Amino acid sequence: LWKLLCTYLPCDVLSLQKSIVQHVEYTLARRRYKRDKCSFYQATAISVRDRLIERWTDTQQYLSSKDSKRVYYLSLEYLLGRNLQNAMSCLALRNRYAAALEELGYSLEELTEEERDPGLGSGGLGRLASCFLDSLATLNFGAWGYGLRYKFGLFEQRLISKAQAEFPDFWLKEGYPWEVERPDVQYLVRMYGEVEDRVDPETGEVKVAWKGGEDVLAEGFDIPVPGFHTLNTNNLRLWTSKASCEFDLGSFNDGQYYAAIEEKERSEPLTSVLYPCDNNAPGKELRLRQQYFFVSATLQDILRRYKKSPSHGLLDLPNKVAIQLNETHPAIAIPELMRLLLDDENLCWQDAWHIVHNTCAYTNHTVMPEALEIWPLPLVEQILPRHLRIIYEINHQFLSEVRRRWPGDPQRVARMSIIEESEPKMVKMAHLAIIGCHKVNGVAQVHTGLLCKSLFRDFYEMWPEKFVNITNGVNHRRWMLQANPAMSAVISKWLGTHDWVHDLGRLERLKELSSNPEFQRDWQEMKRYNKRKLAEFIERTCDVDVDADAMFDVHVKRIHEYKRQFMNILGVAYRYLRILSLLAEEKFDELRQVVPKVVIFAGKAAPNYSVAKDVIKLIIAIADTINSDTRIGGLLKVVFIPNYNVSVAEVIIPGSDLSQHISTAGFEASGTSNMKFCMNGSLLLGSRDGANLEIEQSVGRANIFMFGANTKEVRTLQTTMQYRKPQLDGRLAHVTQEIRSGRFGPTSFDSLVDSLLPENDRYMVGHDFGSYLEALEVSDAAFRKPEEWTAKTIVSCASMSRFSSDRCIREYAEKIWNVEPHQFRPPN
Ligand code: 26Q
Repeated sequence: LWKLLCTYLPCDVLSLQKSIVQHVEYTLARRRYKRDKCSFYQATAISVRDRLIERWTDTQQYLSSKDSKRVYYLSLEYLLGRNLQNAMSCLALRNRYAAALEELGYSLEELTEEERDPGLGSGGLGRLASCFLDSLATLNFGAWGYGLRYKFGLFEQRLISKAQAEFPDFWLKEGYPWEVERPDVQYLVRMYGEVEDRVDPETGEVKVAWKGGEDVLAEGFDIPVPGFHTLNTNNLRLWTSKASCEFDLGSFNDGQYYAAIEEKERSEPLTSVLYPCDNNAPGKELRLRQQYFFVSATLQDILRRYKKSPSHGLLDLPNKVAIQLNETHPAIAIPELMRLLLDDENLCWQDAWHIVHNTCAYTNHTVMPEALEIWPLPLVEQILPRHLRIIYEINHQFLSEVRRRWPGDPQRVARMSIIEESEPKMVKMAHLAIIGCHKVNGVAQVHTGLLCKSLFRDFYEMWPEKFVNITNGVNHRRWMLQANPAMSAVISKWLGTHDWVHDLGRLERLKELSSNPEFQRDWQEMKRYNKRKLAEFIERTCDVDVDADAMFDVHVKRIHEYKRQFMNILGVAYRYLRILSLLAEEKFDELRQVVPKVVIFAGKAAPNYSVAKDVIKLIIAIADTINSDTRIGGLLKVVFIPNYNVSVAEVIIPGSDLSQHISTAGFEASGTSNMKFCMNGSLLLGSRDGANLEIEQSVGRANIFMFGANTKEVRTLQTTMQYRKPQLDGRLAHVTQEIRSGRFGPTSFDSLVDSLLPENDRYMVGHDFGSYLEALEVSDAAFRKPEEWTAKTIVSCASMSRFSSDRCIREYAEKIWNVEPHQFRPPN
């Protein structure tokens, strides 16, 4: 009987239709005759989820039976994007579901649009985590992601009165059909309270007890993570905070019933909201509590699963478990795992340290000082008194080692300490993570170089073997196959196979075809089609009519000074003024040479980051002036697309010709959208920063437009600028003068413009502006030759195999986790 019951659900078109209609009626309890897109989306999603769940439970069962090593990816952020089409493709059921829905009167495309994007992250780091989950599943690794289930994701951005306005993103409003609540997976997480030293009367050993404080309850929600065309289905477990009153009913007995419940209710908001920062680390108490809550629940869960197997001794943990810390956000895992091993498992310090150190690894994503997490020591002491004791002990042992290796070098000792002797004292989470982990990795060559040469230099000198580079990668199945079906079809047609979907290296063969006129025609038609779709999207979201034959020049990412959207918009203003002067001087030959362009911006500014919000205002002001100036005809349009997120990116990236990645050298750790744009036949205009440099190596100098100072020059300039004030580029001076004079509306943007003064120009806009304009000119000249341009975009796309997250995950598996993929087959 069990054999009969354990077969997988049927997947013929009729069975899929039945399952969808049944979910409308029985799961959602809605009338199946009522035509309602939202219900049909949800029912379809649940029908797909049913088919994932079978593989998911089988995978977990298989992994336990094989006792193979597991990877746990700990991240405070995930930007999953929509799941419906991804899950269907993974199951190889996309066409059948599309056919099933067609007959029910819905197109898959329209139902896709019903899905809300869970914005549980703020930018690149969260999206990277999601790409990693997909590759881990596809490559048959047994890996779980852990994160927080924020009630409100990253805010929704609307443009009101020509500025950013933030609205709460209550993404769970209609329910999230991909998750499964696990009321049986609950842990208590303690915060605050006191520590007490207790001497064991028998052994005389001093034990530390953590008493009092408040308990918060963590409950797990699971989201299945399917691999592409494999049965392997992993799990993403997200924690939500709950009142812990169910756990200690005893305290209600003294008549304090309501007071007790009220107090317990305070725990609910812990996972309410995601901090909307990227590359910035505000020292907020709630954030530290979120981090600890996340880490403690996760580690309790990992240990519980590990200990279920009777053969597992704790000392063996590093051979069975790899824990990857995504940035220092979960770095409190180091003392927390120590605490669990010392206080709950009664291990000695040496054994506990051996386990922690060999299990955990840390990925750094930034060198910007303001993004490095440091917490006021008094705050740590208040919330996590036991952990502070452990941190002191870790630091004490570590500094003794430093003193042994470098006797008579107290400055080095002070520099490397976890505790900064400031007022108040601060706890440096990066130091804690480096000391507590067996590997530390940067996310692009130049970035890792900077970690070793400057930011973590002392640590690199001490443990050179600890530092590795693993250049980021992106999931090409989402960013090519799913986001750009038109291009995928052209590629598969010309290669005669779909095998590139599994192995991006297969794209190399396209290079030979890059000048083939028929292939070029297909490629150009595909690009035109994607640009028309983007043009329609722009019309809908910005109410601006743009010409799909113009060059689409795109700059989309979080708004930040170091990413230099400001430099881009100054360049746009320059282009506009130049067109006007050509018109005024009646230079018609030169005017004919001007490449018609649509400049597209999108991205969110942190709500309290006023400079970034001013940049958005300036972009909108300049866009309004240019778009309403009928003199320049269609030569230039500028749009700011609101509410940039994963699904908006999936429309913008395939429709772009040129994309800008123009951070000041040394500031963008890697960048990942640069890879996505290249994969979609868009050429990069890039600074000498992050992964741009490695992309340049792969695609070749002729197929990318690079400009500006490199990291070394930036460093030298930053020290010499204080003494030598260079002249502002004449073109830049002209543009800023026009902005101040009110050419682009009544606001004069004084503080933005003043930031260009050499003494204020931390991000080298003034220095790089000239070479930036030259790079733009080179790209214009290239665009004027369509065959050459097309060949460049083909070669650039065909050179992307290194930038697949599949390659990246294989490197983590080999260099850091020491895990092998498994070969899971269905039970028969
Ligand atoms: C820290 C403390 C308190 C509140 C918020 C934060 C916080 C949150 C998010 C700090 C930083 C982040 C996000 C950083 C991020 O997205 N970094 C990007 O990571 C990408 C993936 O490696 C890189 O490609 C980008 O270069 C890097 O900027």
